[in-house]
Amino acid sequence: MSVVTKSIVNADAEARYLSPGELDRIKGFVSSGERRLRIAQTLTESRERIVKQAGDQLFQKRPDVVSPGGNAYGEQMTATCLRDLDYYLRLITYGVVSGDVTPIEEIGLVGVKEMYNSLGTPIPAMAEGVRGLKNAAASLLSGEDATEAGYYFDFVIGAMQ
Ligand SMILES: CCC1=C(C)/C(=C/C2=NC(=C\c3[nH]c(/C=C4\NC(=O)[C@H](C)[C@H]4CC)c(C)c3CCC(=O)O)/C(CCC(=O)O)=C2C)NC1=O
Repeated sequence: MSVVTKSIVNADAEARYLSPGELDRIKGFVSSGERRLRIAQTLTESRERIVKQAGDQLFQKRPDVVSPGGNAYGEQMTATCLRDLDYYLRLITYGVVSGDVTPIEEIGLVGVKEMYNSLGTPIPAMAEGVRGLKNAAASLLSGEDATEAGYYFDFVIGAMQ
């Protein structure tokens, strides 16, 4: 939920107007809107390139995952692996737009460790892949935008520790 929706739900639960603090936080959300939308636009337009770079970087650092016996070995598994990276990049754009990590958490992180463990997918390598997404994204963004976006990438990486 964005800070707008959240504030309204909280205020209405007490049948009150938005508080000065809530209005202030909404003001911050609105004034950072242009930057957040610009970041989401860049990530969306460059998604293929970002995912490819992240995959290349991951398979260079962790050749074991695409070697025989590796979880992403074989054309189809490698494609599924890259698809997962694309999923996380997409969820990160949701986070950036809403200024909130909740959509990332709810859609992509709840129960994710158990899921990857049951699939035999190495979680540290998954985190490395998301780090690759972050690096590839940063190379397309200004320093300030990269810092803002970095927060959402780090949230995903942190959940995979
Ligand atoms: C949007 C929320 C969402 C997520 C996150 C998601 C992840 C997800 N990744 C899966 C598989 C997979 N995920 C990977 C990923 C990797 N293997 C590696 O070694 C690498 C480290 C890594 C790529 C970076 C692979 C290879 C599979 C297939 C595993 C298998 O079928 O044995 C599966 C099992 C079903 C399927 O194959 O589609 C799910 C549900 N699905 C979702 O709906």
